[in-house]
Amino acid sequence: MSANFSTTQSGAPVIDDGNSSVIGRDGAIPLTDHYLIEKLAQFNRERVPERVVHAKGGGAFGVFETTEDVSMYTRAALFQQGATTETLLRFSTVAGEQGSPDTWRDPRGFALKFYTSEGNYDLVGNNTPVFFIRDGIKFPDFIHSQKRLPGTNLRDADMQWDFWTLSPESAHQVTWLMGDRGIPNSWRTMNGYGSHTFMWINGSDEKFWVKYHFKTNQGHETLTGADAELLAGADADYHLRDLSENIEQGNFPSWDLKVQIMPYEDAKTYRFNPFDVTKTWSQQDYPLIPVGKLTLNRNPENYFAQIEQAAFAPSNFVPGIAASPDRMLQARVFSYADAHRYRVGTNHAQLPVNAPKNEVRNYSKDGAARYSFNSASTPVYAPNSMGGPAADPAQYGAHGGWENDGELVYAAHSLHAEDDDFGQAGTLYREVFDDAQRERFLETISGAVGGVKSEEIRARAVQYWTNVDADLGAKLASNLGQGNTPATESEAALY
Ligand code: HDE
Repeated sequence: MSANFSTTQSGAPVIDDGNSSVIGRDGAIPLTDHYLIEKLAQFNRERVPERVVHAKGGGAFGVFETTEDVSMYTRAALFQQGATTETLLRFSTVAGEQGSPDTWRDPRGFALKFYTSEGNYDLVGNNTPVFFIRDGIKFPDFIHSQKRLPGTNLRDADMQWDFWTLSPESAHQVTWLMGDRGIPNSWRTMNGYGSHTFMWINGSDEKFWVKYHFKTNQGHETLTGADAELLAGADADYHLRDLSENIEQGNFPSWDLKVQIMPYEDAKTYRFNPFDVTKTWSQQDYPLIPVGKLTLNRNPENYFAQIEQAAFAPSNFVPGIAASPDRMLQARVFSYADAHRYRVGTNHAQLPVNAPKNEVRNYSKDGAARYSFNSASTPVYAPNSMGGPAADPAQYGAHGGWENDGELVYAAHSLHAEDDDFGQAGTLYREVFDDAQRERFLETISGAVGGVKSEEIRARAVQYWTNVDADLGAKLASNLGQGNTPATESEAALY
């Protein structure tokens, strides 16, 4: 008698794992063969909808240690000196479906869940400090243009470049994407960023604006387009395998968290709109301040349960941390929990990987796959005179917030003194890239734009890169075998 005998989902011993029950060896299968039915029905329901973006990824658990004193900026318990907080970090590509190659040129997701003593804090960033657009209303369109044509279901350079060249705010991120950092050698050898501007609030209710930078301690390593293409064929899971094997071997990757802090009042007059996620803050203006260290030291035991079902939400704030006027961040505050309710379920936050370490106390009840629940003596409504939980504003302290004034309008973020769509992209190309990187960059965009069939979109793409840097645009034009044909009048009006 083996103690390790198989059972049905309801725990009853299974009679036979390898044969259906039949009436006579060649007879019919009776409906009573419920284990056959259970196995096939369970198999049909193994998939949950993949993430509509960032579908391909991997992650690991770890710990964050706050090594510095930043209490003058935030009261958040996890960022008090000496605090250690369990974390989960998921990396991902953006446009590729599950099963797509890890080494495609793409930003990488850097989604971090801190299981803090005050509830979970999710910082759902990327490996890039900026983004393609600055208003969430364009996000579905942007993603549609980067994925697949409705007819053939093929990816399409014309679609990509049509969107990008008609959305000049994308230039900074596209410059970043087409450069070396568009293809990291591994998830361990790239930085992570919160990208948005957030708010920190200290124990005296003073407010600051903050940007997060996770600097890799493994050194920055990237792949050339050629190497990445080879790897895409040889091993679609190249980054996933690298992370898992390194942690397995005890080679724990780590990142140093540093932040840029902007005094609350500075935001009004800073030379760039500090809430525009297509822009960075100069580190001369706001230097990096060390906070602590993030280390990944434990692989998931079950990929589906702990990574596929992991639910990261920018709406998961904790005391001392809040949103900002960045409207992309505000749109994300709605979208992620909505995505989780759809993709994982109403009670996704009760799954062990998503559940907070501290006690949940509220009046939420029922809903599919309800797992934890209040005691029968806890009322199901508030206010109540039965001693049920009640909000205590003192627990949270100052909740953030900023002056909102003016009539309701449909308009872009306000433009500050040096705000334009191409300036920071040009600075990245001219001052951050070295000669070799500029050379590879020109080769990459020549190949990418060279794949565009439409002459009109190609011309707009030459104008787009000319707006980033005139010399770059001229080189691109000659590489595309064109003269320096300036955009036609109607197109020029687009910039
Ligand atoms: Fe996302 N994004 N996003 N995104 N995003 C999702 O959430 C969305 C944006 C990012 O490993 C989705 O669970 C909107 C910026 C990461 O599970 C979805 C907008 C940044 C991940 C969603 C943005 C990100 C996602 C897809 C424009 C970097 C993977 C399924 C306002 C700062 C997280 C899901 C993980 C995933 C919405 C733009 C990063 C659809 C509406 C900017 C790392 O909810």
